[in-house]
Amino acid sequence: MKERLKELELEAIEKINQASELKELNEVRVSFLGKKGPITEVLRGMGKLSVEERPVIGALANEVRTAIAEKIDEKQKILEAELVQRKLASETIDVTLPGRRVNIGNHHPLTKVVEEIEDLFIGLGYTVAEGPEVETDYYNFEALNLPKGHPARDMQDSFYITEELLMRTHTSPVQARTMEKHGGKGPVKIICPGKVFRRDNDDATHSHQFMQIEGLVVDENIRMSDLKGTLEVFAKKMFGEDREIRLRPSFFPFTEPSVEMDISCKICGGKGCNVCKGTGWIEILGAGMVHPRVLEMSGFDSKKYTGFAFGMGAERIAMLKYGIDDIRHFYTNDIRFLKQFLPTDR
Ligand code: FA5
Repeated sequence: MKERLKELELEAIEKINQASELKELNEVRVSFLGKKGPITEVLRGMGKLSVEERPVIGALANEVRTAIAEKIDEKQKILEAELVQRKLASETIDVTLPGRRVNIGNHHPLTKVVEEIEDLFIGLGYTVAEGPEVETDYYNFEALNLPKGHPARDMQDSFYITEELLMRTHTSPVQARTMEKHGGKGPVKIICPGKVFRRDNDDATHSHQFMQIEGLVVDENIRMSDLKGTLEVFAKKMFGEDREIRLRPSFFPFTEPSVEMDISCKICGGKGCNVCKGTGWIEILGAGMVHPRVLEMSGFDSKKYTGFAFGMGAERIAMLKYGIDDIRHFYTNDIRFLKQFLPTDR
């Protein structure tokens, strides 16, 4: 029995040495020291031994059991330490690696231009006003000196919803709505960006839905020179000092006198191309002195108050600013086009 115990010890030590995982080691523990293990069996068979042999074998069996248990504990510590090392190695973070790029959205070029124009006018003391996209015939036309049947209504082909409701064709109705709210008291100084809709045929510079930004100033002693100065400041800030501007006499029923402003074409440098239709100029806005009848209809005394107004096409401005050759790029959502307007730090 002594030999059997010695053999068991050697066998166990070999298995302990071979164990490379905690799980294996635990199996060795169960198989040698468990209730059904060989040492327990030896102890159970002690009854058959002589009285002299019993304490000797009993002591030896305990010794062997303790030796195996100690060896297992030792090995367990080694394996646990190895496991921690392996974990640390596999979870090492290389802080010098470049970060993963997170693709986030970006403002649409048109939104950027509109915000830039808003900021510019806010800096000049204007506030931002809004109005509905589905508008009444009254505010879109009648309050702007365009009674029903007026031939100038043909200048803006409209999408009608009912006889009295339409998709607004310009942002000028916000002029009438804002003046009405002021109850005949100046000053009024607003800009109004928003979507407008016309039954225009889409081409390089026309879209059936586009953005306008309206401006309106009403106060005592507002003159044409104030309008001209404002438009010049706007154009120089937006396009740079070197771009040419021209004002042409024009006609709008709601302003008198009226003008249109053109900017020299950036695409062809003024030589003529399909964007400027060979003229070297692109029309970006209509403007003028608010017609006395419009002031009166919105509750202002036209003997005391005068005002100027302008309405510009945001897409045309963005095209001139960035050298974009077709207005349809703004609405086709081609990612290759939109990506060109990412901030340079991304
Ligand atoms: C008007 O809409 C007037 N309400 C502007 C105005 C306001 C005049 C206040 C006087 C006082 P017009 O139809 O010209 O005007 O349009 C103004 C600008 O919108 C144009 O100069 C052009 O830049 C832009 N625009 C007009 N039609 C289109 C279109 N189909 N697609 C893209 N931009 C357009």
